[in-house]
Amino acid sequence: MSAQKQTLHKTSQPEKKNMKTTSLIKNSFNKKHWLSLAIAAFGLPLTFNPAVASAAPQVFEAFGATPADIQTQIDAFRASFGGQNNGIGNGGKFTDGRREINWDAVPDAFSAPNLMPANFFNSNSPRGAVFFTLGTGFQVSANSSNPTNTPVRFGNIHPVYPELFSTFSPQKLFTALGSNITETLFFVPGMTHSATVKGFGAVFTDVNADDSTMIEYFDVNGSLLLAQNVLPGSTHRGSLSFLGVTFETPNVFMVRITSGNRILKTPNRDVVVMDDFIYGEPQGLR
Ligand SMILES: [Ca+2]
Repeated sequence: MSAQKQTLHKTSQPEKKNMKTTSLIKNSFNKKHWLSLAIAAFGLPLTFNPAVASAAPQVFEAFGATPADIQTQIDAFRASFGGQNNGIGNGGKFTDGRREINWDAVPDAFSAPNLMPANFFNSNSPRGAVFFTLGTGFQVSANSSNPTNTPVRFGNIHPVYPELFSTFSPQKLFTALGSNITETLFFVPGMTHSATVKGFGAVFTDVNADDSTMIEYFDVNGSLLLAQNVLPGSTHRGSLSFLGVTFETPNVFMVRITSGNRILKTPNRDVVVMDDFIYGEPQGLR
């Protein structure tokens, strides 16, 4: 347990910390434009009840050189949902608990060098998450043993990447291709019924800068609930970082992840990929 930073606090602090970031986002993005990327692709009706004012969210964050360094905060984040890991399928059956995606059982046919379908985790393995990107698609990294002898940890994209990236859950990692943006929309697992979640967290590897990687949380009206930077790792290569935020009520309609400040192509600073996604049980919108 080295340079671990464990924090669990109310949002008065993170809000202050991210005031600059939030302001930059508002100034530099046409929020409606990119929000419509995910919304338009699914033809989602935006006629839901207006979200109620949110109470202070809880922020769980940690970084370190090994999985043990972020384990405590990840377990605390899991516990914040109550219940259990609701696994695969059974959409609409749970009011508490969480879903998890560790990418590790994604078959070779949908792993590097192949693409992973954006709806894999609501179709092939229904857990209520569908991904969107401004890039060319999504990829899960290869296992050490695979039919095409593809290198692990995105060594198929650049030979140095297996040294830059490490895993929280061996062996597979996840990235968008041609973009550092991944949006996630939630559904009642296995169904086309839109849903919201109480919180969302992700593991990142090789975050080097304190402002290269962030998660933004949006409600059903497209309003930004919180933008939070991911803490950089403690080592130059192979570090792990975790950020998870739990809200008082399940009003997170979409999360937008910025993973690093470069697309995954060359070893430039600051390339970042993702491991485990953990989020509250998707609750169908009424
Ligand atoms: Ca994994």
